[in-house]
Order: sequence, then C-alpha cells, then structure tokens
Amino acid sequence: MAEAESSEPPWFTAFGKECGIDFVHDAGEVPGEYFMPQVVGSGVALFDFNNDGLLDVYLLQNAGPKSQSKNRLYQQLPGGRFKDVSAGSGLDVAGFGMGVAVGDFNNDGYLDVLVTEYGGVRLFLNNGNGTFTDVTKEAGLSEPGWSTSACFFDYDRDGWLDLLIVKYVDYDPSWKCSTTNSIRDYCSPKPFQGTVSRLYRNLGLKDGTSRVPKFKDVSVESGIGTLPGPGLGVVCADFDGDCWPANMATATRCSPTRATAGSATCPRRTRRCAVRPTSAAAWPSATSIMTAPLT
Ligand SMILES: [Ca+2]
Ligand SMILES: [Ca+2]
Ligand SMILES: [Ca+2]
Repeated sequence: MAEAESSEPPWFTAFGKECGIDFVHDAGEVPGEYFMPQVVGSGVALFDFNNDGLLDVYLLQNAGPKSQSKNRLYQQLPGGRFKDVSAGSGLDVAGFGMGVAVGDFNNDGYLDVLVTEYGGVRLFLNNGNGTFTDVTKEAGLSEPGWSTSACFFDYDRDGWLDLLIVKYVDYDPSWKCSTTNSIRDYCSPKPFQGTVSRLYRNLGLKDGTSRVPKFKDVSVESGIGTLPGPGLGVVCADFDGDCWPANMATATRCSPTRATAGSATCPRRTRRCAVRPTSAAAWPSATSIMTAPLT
C-alpha cells in the first residue's frame, strides 16, 4: 500500500526562477539589533492587477524603508511565465512589509492594494495602466504602529468595500530580550501590550469629482476597537450564512472575535478556532482575500 502511494506523482511542484520569479526575501541585517519585526514579515498577494484573467504576484520585503530591497510585482504572461514589472509600477516600495490586502475599493473595475507594515499602512490605487498611486492620505488613512494583516469587505452592504486592519503589539525596540540562558534573542509578544484592530468604513464616491473614496474610522462605534490583543491574521467571511459578510474572525491568541455587521456592533463572543464556513460560497471572494504575514 505504501509502495503504491509513493509511486503517485506529487500534488505540487516547486518552481520559481524557471518561471521568472527571482524574488529573494530580505529581512535586513539578522540578528543585528534583534529588531522584532524582522521575524514576523512578510506576506504575498496573488491577484490579477491588469484584468487579463491571469493571476499576478506581489511580494513584500521586510528590510525597512531605507533598504534597497523593494517590494516586487510579477505579471503572469501566457504560458505560465512571469515578468518583473516592479520598476515604475508604484508598488516598488521598501519597508517593514507585513501583509497585503486586495480589493477594488473605488469600484472602477481594477483591484487596489493595501500594504500593512511595521510603522504604518499604504493604500495603492490601481490606475488601470500597470501603475499604482499611493493614496493613503487622500483616502483618510493614518495608521501608525504595527499593522500586520488586513481585509477588504463590505460590512454594511452599501456596495463599497470597507477595511479591517489588524494590529500586533505596542513594540518598543529599546526593550532587550533574552533566552532563559541569558542569551540575547528576539522578543516574543509577551512583554508588550496588545493593540486594537481598526475598522474603516468606505464612504464611497458621491459627487464624481474624485476617484478616491475616503475612509472613516468606525473602530470605537463598531466595537472592534474595544478588544485589544496581539493580532496577526484575519479572515473576513459570512461564517454563519446570514448574508452579512462581516462575521469575522481575527486570529489573536486562538480566541477569534465575532462581529455582526447588520447591527454594526461587535458582541463580545468567542468561538473555538476551528471555525468552518457553511459552504464553499461562504469564503471571501478573490477580491477580498487577505494575506497574513508568513512567520
Ligand atoms: Ca494579470
Ligand atoms: Ca480600483
Ligand atoms: Ca461598505
């Protein structure tokens, strides 16, 4: 029986450089000053940025904003090869990259990109011509601290994708950590206070004079901002099948929080971590999938 199983072809085949993806992740000088974000990032997004029906790849770097290692965008070509189209795309930025969320937040038919970083977030508008524009300030987003994951989803079903940003801990780089043998080491999250996730409502485009909707911080009134904790990942989906897409679970210490968008409040409920959707359709669409940092 074991022999028969071993003769089967593998389900997956590793490929990278041969298809044109030559990305090498850079976490900066390691261990250096044992800077904790170095051991947390970075994420990746698979999305079709140019609407040709082929999934493209966006990979994050984690060596800091002063690094020469910049995030890379690879366009998939017919035949399964990829072309590095980073230069001039606007997505070729450097930072302590953590995660990526993808969604068409301005409803123009092109997928836009949100990058979470240690030190902030960046919202990139897809111009539809292979370039992206950083519209973080224009959209009203200001998110200092350590943002890890995010997802776009329409929690109030008004037709405009809203935004949930998960935060990690209130990290102090001057804090020195050691192993039990007094050997210098990277800190765990335990010495630091957890921070609250942030929910932003997309106010939409009302007058047609702008192509960038503004986001309003509704973290407190929604209840999202009442539950601090070291968040690393998030999934947005209609887990209970009531047609409200905002029943969400944030992966913080194995105690997901549940938000009910219909009432725009977040009851303090917890579920076991093994949350399963009621059907395949309950999973988020390709335009709202987030990516957690690879740890
Ligand atoms: Ca594509
Ligand atoms: Ca768009
Ligand atoms: Ca909305």
